[in-house]
Amino acid sequence: MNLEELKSVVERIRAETQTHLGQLSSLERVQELEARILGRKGRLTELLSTITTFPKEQRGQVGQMLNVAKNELTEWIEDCRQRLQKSEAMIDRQSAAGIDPTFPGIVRGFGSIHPVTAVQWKIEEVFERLGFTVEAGPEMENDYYNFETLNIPAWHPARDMQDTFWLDNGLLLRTHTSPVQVRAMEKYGPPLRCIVPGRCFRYETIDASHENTFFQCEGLMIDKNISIANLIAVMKLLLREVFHRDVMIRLRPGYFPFVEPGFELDMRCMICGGTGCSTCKQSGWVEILPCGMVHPNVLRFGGIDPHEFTGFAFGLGLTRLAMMKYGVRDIRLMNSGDLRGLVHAERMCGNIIGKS
Ligand code: FA5
Repeated sequence: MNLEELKSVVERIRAETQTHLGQLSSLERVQELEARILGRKGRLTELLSTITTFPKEQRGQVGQMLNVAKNELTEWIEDCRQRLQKSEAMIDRQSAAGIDPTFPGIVRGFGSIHPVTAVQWKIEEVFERLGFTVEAGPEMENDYYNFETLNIPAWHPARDMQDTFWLDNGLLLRTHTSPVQVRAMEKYGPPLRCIVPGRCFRYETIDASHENTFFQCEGLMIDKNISIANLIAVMKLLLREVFHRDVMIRLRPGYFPFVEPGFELDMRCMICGGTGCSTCKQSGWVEILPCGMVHPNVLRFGGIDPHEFTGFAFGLGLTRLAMMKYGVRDIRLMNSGDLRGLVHAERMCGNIIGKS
């Protein structure tokens, strides 16, 4: 064998040893491998005995190459031995403690999107396509934006329509997302298209369809020549996109000081199909989408000339819409932390939907 051939044999031994070490799973096999390579009759040991067959001037180089390879292989084998010793010791400890490491582990479910968030994202997507921006406003609001600018002065009986959590600092927890109407007018001026999904708070008795903390989504469109026809077209589109089909709705006059005319848009209760249940208070209809044409006084508060611009606004009950979409018959589940209320819609229906 010449020097070049020796080099390639050593290289092959290194590569094979590395591959085998990666596959070994017991100390016994490590022992066997060590004997095959470094033992008395091992492959590398035999190569060492061939040094004297090389010309004198090459022996130093041959010896150095074989020693480097020997040290390296010894180190690899030792590392592998220690790794297996550790894992065997661990298995011994586990079986002494009655643990079976081959037993399948506990499968943890993945978290998923809350139904209200899922509906909110869908609505954002629909409105962004229509050129609306998504705005936010403070949950701790002042009287001015929550009431005054919405044409509800302090003496107005309409203040009683929304029972309010007043705070010690004189502010309040916003009772609806409508305060962002005038905030947006001030920020952008006309023309204006925005939606405002967000949390609202009311000091009221809770039941299957009323929470003290719930979500709404305000919508506002202001431009020249905006009419009720635009309002109804957008409302219909919104519901069709959320439910992927036409849903049965009814429009009736509604009173809100900040719109004129105002409407209540109700949808057929999807929990009972309209026959009556606790969610729809036996009426077959759920109040979901109050709306109307923005009152001239509100436009004025926002610095907009009502002779030049008109607009519509709506205050979608987002939590109720999510209930209808996903068949949740009690609003209290939405904030309860009940895992059935936190899993994603399709899975949720099987557990929560039901006759009441
Ligand atoms: C308002 O809050 C108005 N700001 C809506 C509006 C905006 C009208 C713009 C016109 C123009 P209302 O109090 O009806 O209106 O509430 C709106 C929706 O929020 C209701 O239809 C209902 O779906 C939902 N909602 C109201 N109170 C609660 C509650 N306690 N729990 C759950 N959802 C509620």
